[in-house]
Amino acid sequence: MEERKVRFVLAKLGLDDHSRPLYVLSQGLRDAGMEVIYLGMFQTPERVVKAALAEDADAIGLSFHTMHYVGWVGETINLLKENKAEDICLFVGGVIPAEDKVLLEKVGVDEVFRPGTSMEVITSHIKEIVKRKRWQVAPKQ
Ligand code: B12
Repeated sequence: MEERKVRFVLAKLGLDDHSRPLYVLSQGLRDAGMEVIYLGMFQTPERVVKAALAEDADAIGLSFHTMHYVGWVGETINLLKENKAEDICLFVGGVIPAEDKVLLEKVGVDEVFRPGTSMEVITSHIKEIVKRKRWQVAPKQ
């Protein structure tokens, strides 16, 4: 049977102009069999959450290479809660210090991927978390 595809909304918020990581990720996620709904740069939390709901996405991925991620991620989490869409997984990556990875994962981000993480680790963790949290598939023993 063909494996169900993860539907993944990918975006950057605010004025962060680092487009290259988005291109690399978009290709890597597609190569791993996911459907990428590519919103690109200069997005807002409202637009991202609206797109995820409209597209019945399994996950949102936000990439940050500027300093303002804590507020942006907080707003995104609040909007997911307001829309009763907390089962949509939320992933964050980019230039995030180790202590903020811990903080963001504490407030509701499913996983933060820092520079140097291989695409294999990123895609396998995303698939595992989506299966468990969104599709509620129990892990194989
Ligand atoms: C290339 C680059 C640029 C290019 C961007 C070209 C482009 N079109 O993208 C240019 C020259 C334009 C640029 C500009 C600037 N840059 Co710059 N740039 C970089 C650089 C060297 C590489 C970034 C990159 O492409 N990495 C390749 C990608 C594939 O790797 P990655 O980002 O590490 O992502 C990995 C993981 O984090 C993860 N990941 C990332 N995002 C996501 C998202 C999800 C959902 C998931 C699952 C995973 C994930 O996956 C990747 C694979 O492991 C970094 C330094 C560095 N070595 O990281 C600085 C850096 C990001 N830039 C920096 C800065 C300060 C700037 C400028 C402000 C400089 C200036 N004063 O003008 C401007 C910003 C302009 C703006 N408005 O945004 C700082 C940011 C510091 C910070 N966070 O506070 C860095 C860290 C350099 C530094 N050491 O100071 N930059």
